[in-house]
Amino acid sequence: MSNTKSTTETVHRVSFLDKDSLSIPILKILQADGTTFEEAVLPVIDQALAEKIHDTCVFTRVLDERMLGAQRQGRISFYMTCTGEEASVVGSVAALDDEDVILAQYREHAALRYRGFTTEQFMNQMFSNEKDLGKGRQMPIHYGCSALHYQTISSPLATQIPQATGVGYSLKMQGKRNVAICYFGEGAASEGDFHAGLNMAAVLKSPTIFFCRNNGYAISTPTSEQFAGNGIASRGVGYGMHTIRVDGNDMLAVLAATQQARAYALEHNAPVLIEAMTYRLGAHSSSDDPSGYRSKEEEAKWQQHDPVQRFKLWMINKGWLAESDDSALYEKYRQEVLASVKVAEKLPVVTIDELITDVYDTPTPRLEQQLKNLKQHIKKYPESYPNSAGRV
Ligand SMILES: Cc1ncc(C[n+]2csc(CCOP(=O)(O)OP(=O)(O)O)c2C)c(N)n1
Ligand SMILES: [Mg+2]
Repeated sequence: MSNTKSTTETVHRVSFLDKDSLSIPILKILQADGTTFEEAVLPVIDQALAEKIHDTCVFTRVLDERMLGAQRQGRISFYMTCTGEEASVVGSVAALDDEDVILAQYREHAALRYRGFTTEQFMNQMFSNEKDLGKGRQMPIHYGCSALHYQTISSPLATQIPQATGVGYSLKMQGKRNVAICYFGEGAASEGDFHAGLNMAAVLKSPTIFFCRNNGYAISTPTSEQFAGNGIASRGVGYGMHTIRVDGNDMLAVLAATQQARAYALEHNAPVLIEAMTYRLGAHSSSDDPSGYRSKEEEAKWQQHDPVQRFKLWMINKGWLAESDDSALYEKYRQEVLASVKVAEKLPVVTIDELITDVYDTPTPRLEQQLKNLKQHIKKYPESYPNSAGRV
């Protein structure tokens, strides 16, 4: 037994363990009607924090609705919504310090908004215009913002997981009182990077919160075809990590779990895994149609568990929100998003000369040559490059 750290009971008959040997409870604080469970221990929250959380959720709903519409109108090329998962994302980011580093997957723009990313900044990224912080080098919704400690999204799944282990470790080495948080889907947890990242974090004691949004699907693949074990939480325990499963549509449960996860990570210089059970209410992306792989009844069932509505009812119960405040807020953001789209889509795109800056300190001769070839190509076929032809 020298390769196990825990004490192991000895038995004398064959006895196997299975996925249910480990019983994992789910933390729930808020009920569907906006009241809390009698015995529930609430997170630390005051009216100002509740209002900021609610404001972020409303903005995200509006942004998602309008920008999916903008994609359908051909104004942007691609979009992904957070709809249905707002409590998982906002409840967790609200438990953090503003200098904790966020490594997101792609469906967590609500966390960026919570940190202060402006409507204009969202639009500049989605329209890849000259004001985009990423200089138009990424698909829409692949945000990044160093000022807000939000690392740039990368499309290949799970690359952020071992990176987050390293970020948490470096924060520890620098003696900072900060953690890293790594968001990922349950589908991404099938990648090798997940296993390497979590094992390294546990062994090297990296203060990183691994936050899994278990939303039921990886595009069209349901969780039942993704893994056979007891969700993602069982794996955290397997790696020797502090682990919790929460109702991901319960803002107060997510907030409470993440507040305590952060405190634990800092106190013990150790990682924590949170598995938030939620549901992707929308399509995977603007390129997907879920009617081919799931039923309207299933979607309707989950509509009943709307996390934004549940938290709103709690605020109304507390006397912190009036129904009319809510509708005015939706209207304010609809106008703001619409006005911002109109400005951002008219700004020029980034010039092609910017393409090879920031790769090396000074561009290499090979890159210079490639840029020259590209410019010649665009000049030769201007009709294929309507946005760039006049700018080379
Ligand atoms: C390495 C890699 N494989 C496949 C894909 C294609 N892909 C993009 S998103 C996705 C599903 C991911 O599901 P999950 O991690 O559960 O996140 P969710 O979209 O549900 O939020 C897949 C397979 C990819 N981007 N990268
Ligand atoms: Mg998923």
